[in-house]
Amino acid sequence: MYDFSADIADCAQAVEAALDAYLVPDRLSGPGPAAIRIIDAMRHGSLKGGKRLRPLLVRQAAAVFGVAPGQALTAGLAVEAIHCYSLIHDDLPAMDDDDLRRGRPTVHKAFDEATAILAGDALLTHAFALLADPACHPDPSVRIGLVTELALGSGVGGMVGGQMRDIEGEAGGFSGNDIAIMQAMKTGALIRASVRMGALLGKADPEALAALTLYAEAAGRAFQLADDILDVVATPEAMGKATGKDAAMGKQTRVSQLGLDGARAELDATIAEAIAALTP
Ligand code: GRG
Repeated sequence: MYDFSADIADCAQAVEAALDAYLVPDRLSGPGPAAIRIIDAMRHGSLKGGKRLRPLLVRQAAAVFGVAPGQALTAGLAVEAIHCYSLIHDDLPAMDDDDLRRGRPTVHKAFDEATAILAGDALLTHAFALLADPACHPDPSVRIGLVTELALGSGVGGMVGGQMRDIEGEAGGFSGNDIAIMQAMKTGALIRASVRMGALLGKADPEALAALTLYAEAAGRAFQLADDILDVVATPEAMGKATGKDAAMGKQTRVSQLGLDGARAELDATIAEAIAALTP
């Protein structure tokens, strides 16, 4: 029988090993030698932790089209590098000002703010070098598709734009729809890009790509709902980071709008929607 837990563990182990091998001076140097302090900070912000959900989505979506896990790994690493950069920057004093991430000091606490900014910048930059490398996929047109997908998902119309909307929304006046749009961009866009990148690796036809996109959008909403619920009900120890911050900062979420029971009901419905989208 198919063992999903084993697949999750196998993917996380593969991502950890590949990031560990990639984030070294030899692989990152350019016209000059790579700056060791930044590499140390990149490693701190990306190794030993995280569920590696986005690489798993790349890999599982690619598997639908018969792509072997190892052939989806480099694209998964690129998404994970973007994700880790976003967490490093999100934790900075100018953003969420967090001291803990994945149960360890945030990068600006373990190093300093300037190094954390640069480590995030470097993870962002090298994500695209990973995708441009022929090791990612032998077909250049697939690699260009992956670069475009990840750039759009993480850019102004995706994750970065969602973060901007989130910051603007802290001033108040967000409607339910504003929150949905913000969350779809801030969190959902990278999840959507992960699934679509897996489909692109498998040269999915437009119909399959559309079905997987609907799945990914619902899965992204479910992920954010679960995160909002956990922010209220989970302990900092269980989460490896501060909890209850959204409410303390006056942030509006679906939990503050619907209450816990309402958010849980919406989560169940959203998971069902994601599964239904996979029917084709
Ligand atoms: C700073 C450009 C910039 C963007 C930040 C994604 C994001 C935008 C900020 C992260 C803050 C946050 C709590 C977002 C909600 C989504 C979320 C729960 C992210 C954490 O993702 P997980 O649970 O983390 O996959 P792990 O640690 O497992 O990798």
